[in-house]
Amino acid sequence: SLLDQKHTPKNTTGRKAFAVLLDPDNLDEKGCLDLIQRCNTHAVDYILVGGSLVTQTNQTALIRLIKKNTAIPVILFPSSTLHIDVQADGILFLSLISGRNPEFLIGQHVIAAPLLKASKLKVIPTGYMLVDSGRQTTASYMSGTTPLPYDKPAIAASTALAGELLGLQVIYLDAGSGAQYPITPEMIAAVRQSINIPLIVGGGINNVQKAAAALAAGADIIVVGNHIENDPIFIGKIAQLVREYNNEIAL
Ligand code: 1GP
Repeated sequence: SLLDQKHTPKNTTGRKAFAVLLDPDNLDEKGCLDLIQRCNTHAVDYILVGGSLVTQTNQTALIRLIKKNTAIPVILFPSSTLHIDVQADGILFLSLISGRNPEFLIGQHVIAAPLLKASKLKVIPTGYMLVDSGRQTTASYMSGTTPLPYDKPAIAASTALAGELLGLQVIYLDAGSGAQYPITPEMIAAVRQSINIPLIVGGGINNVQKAAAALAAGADIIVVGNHIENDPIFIGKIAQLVREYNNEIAL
């Protein structure tokens, strides 16, 4: 589990997981409640909360609503220290290792560290890698970083390996929300082979085929955000895909 401290190499060949990303900017209470209920029905593994640019002031209320209506772990996916919320269960403590902007490699972390230590949040040290997806994403613009070229799996593999060797416990390969193209299976496979820690993959997964390709290439956890906002039924479809995948592994 992401909330379990013992990330061993074994985790990576084990069970696949499905995380739903809820972006406070794109959700009202009613829409959020509907999505939470679907997450419950389909036993989604994690609910991530965050976005690259939060313009609304509803994140606190939204997390309160989520926590009230589900037992699924709620994990913050913050774009800055402003989005730390102690109501959540955990936080992806993201170091943007695809970029060369010290603010997102270590700067925000120094500001956040005392707050995190004083909180009960489970801190998950995460190597966050933005990958070019055909058009500039909010995440790449807001972070002032150049994303990894989508067709350079070797750079991605070395970057992820450096992250692991630095002690990061999870790698998150992200094409960015609403990405035109998801991360290629070639890149996912190259990263998977280079590391022993769990691999999260997200960005632009808007059909079952893309999700299946990411899982087959070696993603341990797939994240879907954008598409479920327009098509909530998609939660059930991806949950079923992940379940089938896990049943096969168990056989
Ligand atoms: C974005 O990986 C997440 O940071 C999810 O992307 O919104 O495109 O599903 P989507």
